[in-house]
Amino acid sequence: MNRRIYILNGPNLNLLGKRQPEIYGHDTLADVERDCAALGAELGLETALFQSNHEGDIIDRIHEARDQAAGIIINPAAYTHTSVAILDALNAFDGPVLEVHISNVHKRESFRHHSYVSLRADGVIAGFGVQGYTLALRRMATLLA
Ligand code: CA2
Repeated sequence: MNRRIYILNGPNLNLLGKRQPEIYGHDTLADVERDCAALGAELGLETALFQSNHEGDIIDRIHEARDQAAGIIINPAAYTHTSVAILDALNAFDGPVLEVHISNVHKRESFRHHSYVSLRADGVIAGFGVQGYTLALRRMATLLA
């Protein structure tokens, strides 16, 4: 069975660790990639992390995941709150989908309280910092066991 997990990241997350550390912390996306790869090796999961500032690129990766990945961990960033297209793409993926937010979106502006992606997600983590990604990976291992 395919044990590859796609970890998809939306717009501006390439700036992680480089701006607004008071909200998003000091770790970079490269740190997240390294931590997830190391934990994945322990859990018997292969991780592949992608980031794009373009909605269509993220949708293309979700389509690719249909035959390349067993599960998706996604932080859609601002597209969380706007993108029916990403929701539709996720609805065409059969495996587990876990939604991650670094910040606690419920403690922030009201426009961040609604997520289209949550209509598909099998679980949501928010406000655990970048640790949310590895927590989601552990949950993914349980869901795929
Ligand atoms: O908390 C999260 O993970 C978010 O998905 C992050 C998004 C935001 O629009 C969501 O409401 C919640 C923003 C990502 C921008 O990331 C940056 C990181 C560092 C510096 C600037 C932006």
